[in-house]
Amino acid sequence: MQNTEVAAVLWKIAELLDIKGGNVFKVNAYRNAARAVENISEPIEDLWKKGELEEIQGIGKGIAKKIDELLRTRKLKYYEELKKSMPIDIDSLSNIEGLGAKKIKKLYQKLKIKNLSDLERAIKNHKVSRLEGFGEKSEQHLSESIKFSKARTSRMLLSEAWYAANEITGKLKHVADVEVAGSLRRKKETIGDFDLLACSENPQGLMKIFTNLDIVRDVTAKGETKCSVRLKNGLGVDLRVVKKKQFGSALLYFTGSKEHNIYLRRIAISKNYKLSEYGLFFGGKEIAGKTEEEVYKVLGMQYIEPELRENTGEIELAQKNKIPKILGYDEIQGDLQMHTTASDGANTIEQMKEKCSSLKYKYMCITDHVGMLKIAGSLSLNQLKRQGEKIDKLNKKGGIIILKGAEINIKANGELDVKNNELKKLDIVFASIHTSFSRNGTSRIINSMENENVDIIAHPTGRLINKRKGYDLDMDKIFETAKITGTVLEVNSQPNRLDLNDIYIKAAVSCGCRLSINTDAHSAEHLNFMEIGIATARRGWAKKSDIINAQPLKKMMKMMK
Ligand code: DGT
Ligand code: CA
Ligand code: CA
Ligand code: ZN
Repeated sequence: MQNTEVAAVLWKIAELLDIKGGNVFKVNAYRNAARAVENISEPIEDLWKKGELEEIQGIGKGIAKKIDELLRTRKLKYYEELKKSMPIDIDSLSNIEGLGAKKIKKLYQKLKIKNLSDLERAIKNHKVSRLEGFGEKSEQHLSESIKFSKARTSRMLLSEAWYAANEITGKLKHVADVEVAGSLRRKKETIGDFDLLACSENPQGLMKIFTNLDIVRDVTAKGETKCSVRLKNGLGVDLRVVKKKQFGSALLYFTGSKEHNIYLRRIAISKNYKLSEYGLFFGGKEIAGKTEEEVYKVLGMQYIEPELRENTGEIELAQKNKIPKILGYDEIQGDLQMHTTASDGANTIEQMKEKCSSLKYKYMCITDHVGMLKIAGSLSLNQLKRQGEKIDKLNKKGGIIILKGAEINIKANGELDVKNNELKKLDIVFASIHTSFSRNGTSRIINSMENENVDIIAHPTGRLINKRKGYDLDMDKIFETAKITGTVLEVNSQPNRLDLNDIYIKAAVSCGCRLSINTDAHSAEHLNFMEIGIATARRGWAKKSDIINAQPLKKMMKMMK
């Protein structure tokens, strides 16, 4: 265990004792011990192995014994029992900046706040600001701290980082050439921090504008040509300013991935070149660097799209000029999964149609939940019929073609929640698991794929990024059955789903499976998530020919069962 981990346990014991109204000396003894552990420069494990715990100033015999137990068993009975004796979730509450024992105690005694969601609710209802010793300002500060701590504990979703980045680049574009780099340019599903590259003759001026942007929370580092800030949403941003003639090599370097860079550098060395963020050199002379294309070319390979730069074989293929053309951002012709007010969506069919038209789609498919099980406001068969009539009417009016679909729940026993003779009437049937997640996922999905009425499996693995691992599935078997039965697998573009993910997309494509990228929109606004799904498909090496809804309507329908 790290010193900081041990110290954290001692801190929390002190807090808990304090909240409980324990003996002041004891509380202070734990606080002092925590501070002492934080401050020693040697690893506490080493001191413990030498039997020197008690020699640390501030640690007495009693606490030394507790630390010994903690390091030996990775657990501390006393701490566990103390936690059990209190209904307060000290682990998450004490993570919030600005919340010490005193305040946690008051929140618990006056408002019965036991955990983060209690606290969030109370803040929303402005109950905290009315407490003595809190006030409006500290309520707002707590609200920000909560958001911040959430962002810190998990990598940010691609969508959230992407939108924040757009806001920043939008505001800097007219003062300098700016380009997104790092994992955000590679469109990874989660983003650690956002790397931004700019080209300017006046780095200081540009950095001043950047650090003064509205969405910046604070500046964490500042130098001659680079600086780092933290945004109000918790995302860290590194800005680097470079010269025009180095822009390509700098962009290449800061886009990564690190593994991709390392391999490129090895290739450069094998040709007696030197590659860095400052350029590609031969005998001290610059031979490329202004653009990425130029650097790849001089290194003797095809240009590699950022989404592919993960060192998973792309460099070898590029050297042979064999990287396939991956799906473009403007090649999707329709969105096949969306919900309306009829089930759990926020907008009507008309509103969805309007938005799809503005996205220049040729077709779209309405897929409200249908079935007995009342998940997410499912439609009855009667309601589905009436929806069909409404779609017919809208289609007569012209414009983009609306297909009739439905999302059907796969029950725990593997059966579908709607009878086959009803499914037959629909243009596209999606099947997906929404209940009994842990039960026989593979056989339930395979069962559905073997049904000739099921066209697409929606969000096949059921994972939620940073939240839920997904069903326990035999993916090889699923890809194989998808291929044999001609069932299409979805790339669900909801930002917290991205399901299939990039790795599974790559596997599915190489198995010869067909895919469909859909937003699963629950509002017209959600239809914009398509680009996140496309990005993920590109990371999975998907080509236009792999994606059914990148085809014209007739061809698309033929690609399904
Ligand atoms: P992230 O932020 O964790 O989502 O992932 P990245 O890929 O954005 O990583 P980051 O922000 O640490 O660095 C940005 C890029 O800078 C990275 O993709 C490649 C480059 N880079 C960073 N450190 C190194 C390094 O030690 N060696 C090499 N060759 N490149 C590096
Ligand atoms: Ca980064
Ligand atoms: Ca970075
Ligand atoms: Zn669903």
